[in-house]
Amino acid sequence: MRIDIVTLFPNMFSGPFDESIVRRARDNKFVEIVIHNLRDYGLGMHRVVDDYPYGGGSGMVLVPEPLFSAVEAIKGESRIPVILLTPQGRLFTQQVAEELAAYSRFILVCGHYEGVDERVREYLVTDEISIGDYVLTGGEPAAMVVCDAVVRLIPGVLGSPESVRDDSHSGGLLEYPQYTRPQIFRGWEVPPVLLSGNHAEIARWRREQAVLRTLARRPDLLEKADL
Ligand code: 6GU
Repeated sequence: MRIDIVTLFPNMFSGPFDESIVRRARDNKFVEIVIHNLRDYGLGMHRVVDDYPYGGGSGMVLVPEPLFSAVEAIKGESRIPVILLTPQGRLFTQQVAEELAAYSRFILVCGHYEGVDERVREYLVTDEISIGDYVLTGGEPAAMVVCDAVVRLIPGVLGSPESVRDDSHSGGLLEYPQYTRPQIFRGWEVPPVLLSGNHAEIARWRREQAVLRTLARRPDLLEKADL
């Protein structure tokens, strides 16, 4: 898989993509993540990327030309998804992550300031994604969230296929409680069923815990879950 990211702040991405599982996925060539500086496509000597909104109002708006130039240079003749990160987009969920994980290539465009010229939405991007109902200063943290959630779904990136299958949200439920050693910590014991060696009983208990936990914390998810 290849993910291209268009941003005004390329340095924000060093760190999150250079550690842990995403790092290993890049090192092992499961994914190539290429960061493009929108400023390189800015207009004129000053590499202008933003301007005042027509009609007045506060803040600046990203002008269309640099965004069109950047995305067109990246995609060439290929027809690949071009996704704008914006609080106005459709909500990012595990299902959307699975959808993106099926593509061999896509482009993430980080929105900024008060927004982007509407013609970018209409004629350049093919999709718009938001990571939640709150406002970030820019699309960069959202792009990192999307990349992380998608990269871990690429077959081979995680140790075992079970770790993806058992994730919170993968079956529409939150994950069951996990325990590891010691068997008794400060007097608090691991549920005996997990030590029983009875795999059918353990599976039943975990399923029940997942349902109870989802009911307590996220009853909205239960309505959509396939039980
Ligand atoms: Cl994708 N961008 C911004 N600026 N704020 C957000 C967001 C994206 N998703 C949630 N809030």
